[in-house]
Amino acid sequence: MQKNPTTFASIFEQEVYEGLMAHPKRLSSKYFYDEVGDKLFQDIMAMPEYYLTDCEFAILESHKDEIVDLFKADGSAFSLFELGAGDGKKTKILLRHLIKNGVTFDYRPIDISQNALDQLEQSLHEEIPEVEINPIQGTYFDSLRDIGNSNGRRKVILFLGSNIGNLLHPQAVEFLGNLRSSINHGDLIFMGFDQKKNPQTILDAYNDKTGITEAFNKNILARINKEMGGNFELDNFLHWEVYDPETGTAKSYLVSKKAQTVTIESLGLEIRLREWETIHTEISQKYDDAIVEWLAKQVNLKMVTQFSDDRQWYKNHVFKK
Ligand code: AVI
Repeated sequence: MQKNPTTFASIFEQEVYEGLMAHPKRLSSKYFYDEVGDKLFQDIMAMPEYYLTDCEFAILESHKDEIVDLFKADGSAFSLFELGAGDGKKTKILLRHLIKNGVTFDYRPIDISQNALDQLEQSLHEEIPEVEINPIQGTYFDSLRDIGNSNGRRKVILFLGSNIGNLLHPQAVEFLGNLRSSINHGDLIFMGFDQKKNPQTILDAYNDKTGITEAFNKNILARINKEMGGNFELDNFLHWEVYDPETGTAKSYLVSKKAQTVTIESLGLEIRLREWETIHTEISQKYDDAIVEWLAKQVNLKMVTQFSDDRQWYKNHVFKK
């Protein structure tokens, strides 16, 4: 029997239902992240193939003086929001440097995962106790409301890790447009963009031989099993990555190795998958200056400056209203 769509217990349930009923099938990568997924993503960031983290780390480390000067602006107190803060490892470079320079700010990390926020709060208390932290649990979209409704302080918004790349261009434009509406003149947006590069380097980053990315991709099936009474056999799916060097879009799939039927109890759903049928799970967009300029123009954001690593594999752009 099929589910009455008005009775979903959560947006997660609704999106799983809609995605698995669609042709072709899809599931959203925002649901990779639970306690297991957070840990897997931390393992990904530590992999030698996943160059993004090291590049951004190097940018923040080598340009921290200029970045802190930018954030400090006229010296007035500000709130430092971070969308999708995760473990905050890279952000701690900036937090330490802000504290060292006597800058007045509070840190407002936003993450979908309460577990990630709890760990971040604890590690900050231990490592940089001077930082005033006000965590906010929610999606990027919820967070815009929090940013818009915040006190009268100046705002600096961090969106690191090329997290914007997990949105398709139309979604990214919508998101950036909303982000623009939730800030004031004088506020800054500091955003990471992974760059187009040798396609093999990109494929390797999303298809490590140790299988960490595979486990990360499959964690969405594991979550459906755990949280919705699903019976996906994870070994019956192949992790598959493709990269289009023309558009700069990397896409992740789960490919059904055989014809199979899966049931998801709490959705009252029985899904048939054909042999080699795909479930699209994630996009990781890669950028060049032209794409970033196009995005900024679409939403009328002004480009302030940019920072890059030695190989130009990754860039942090700064925008203002
Ligand atoms: C969080 N996000 C920017 C990562 C990315 O690169 O798209 C997630 C990820 N997926 C596979 N590896 C890492």
